[in-house]
Amino acid sequence: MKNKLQEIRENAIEQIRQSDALEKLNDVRVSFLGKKGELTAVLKGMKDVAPEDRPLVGQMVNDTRAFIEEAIEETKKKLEAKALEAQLAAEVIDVTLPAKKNNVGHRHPNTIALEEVERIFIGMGYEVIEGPEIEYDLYNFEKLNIPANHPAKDEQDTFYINKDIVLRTQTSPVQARIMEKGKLPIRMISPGRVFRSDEVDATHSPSFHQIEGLIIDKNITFADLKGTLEEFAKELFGPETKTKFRPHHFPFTEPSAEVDVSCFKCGGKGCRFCKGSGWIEILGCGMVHPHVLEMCGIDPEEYTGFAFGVGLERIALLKYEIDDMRLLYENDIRFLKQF
Ligand code: 2NL
Repeated sequence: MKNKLQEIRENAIEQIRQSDALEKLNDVRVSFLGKKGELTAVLKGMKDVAPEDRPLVGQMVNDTRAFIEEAIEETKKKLEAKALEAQLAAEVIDVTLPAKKNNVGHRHPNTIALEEVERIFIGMGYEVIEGPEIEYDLYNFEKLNIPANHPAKDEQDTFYINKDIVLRTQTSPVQARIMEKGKLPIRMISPGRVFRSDEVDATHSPSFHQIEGLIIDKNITFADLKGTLEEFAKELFGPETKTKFRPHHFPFTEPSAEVDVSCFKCGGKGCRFCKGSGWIEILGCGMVHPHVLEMCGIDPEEYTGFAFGVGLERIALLKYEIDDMRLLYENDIRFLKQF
């Protein structure tokens, strides 16, 4: 019996030693210590052992079992450590790989130009006020002194929702509404989307953006208008910028003017950018027509004011030297990221 146990112990040690994987080690455990294992078979044979020898033999079997269990446990720990090491080696992280690119958006050139214009006028004490894109004919045309037979009201130029409601063709209706509220003085700009029934080309779009400005107070003169817009031009295009006011006509202002700035590319000498003239047209303006003031409930004997309108796309195209307006509507990120 003693020899048999010794033999089992040696066999077990040999097989444990040869186990190079956890599954094999488990097979070894089952074949020696399992229900049908070799050592269990020895225990089952105890009935044939003489009663007086049983305690000693029992003790020997238990010792063998403990010995084998300990050997298995020790090897199991070694194999587990090896398996972990192999797993860590296989899953190694390459810290030199380039990181996943975080693609953030970019401000649209219109937005950059708008924020610049807003910054300039806020600095001069103006409020930024927005209003509806769908307007009554009354605010878009009537109160701005654009009569029923005016060509701007033609269906060729204006999108009509019905005979009284239009997609606004300018942002002046926002200002007409503010004048009508009656809180004076007024110092505001109203940026926003406007609509005109135009064919798309490099300089036209049926939907574009305008920034209008309005100031109403006592004793506002054309000198205030000139000074304000000269300062605006200098801030927007640089301190060397000169301005030229050319007489013009708008139904809602009297007198009216168009404003040119000296070409910021050539300084006024004349180049491809200003088409050789040295000047670039940037906005329209004028003293608010007394009739407009009256229709909006303001006494033109007591108050005067000036107003102006500038195309946002026009500013963006000029400032960033973009030669086709359609690029501003495509929203190609490769284009947008350049500004
Ligand atoms: C242009 C011309 C202009 C105005 C807009 C205005 C608004 C009110 C009263 C009087 Cl409420 N005038 N706005 C005045 C002159 C010119 O825009 O060529 N814009 C691109």
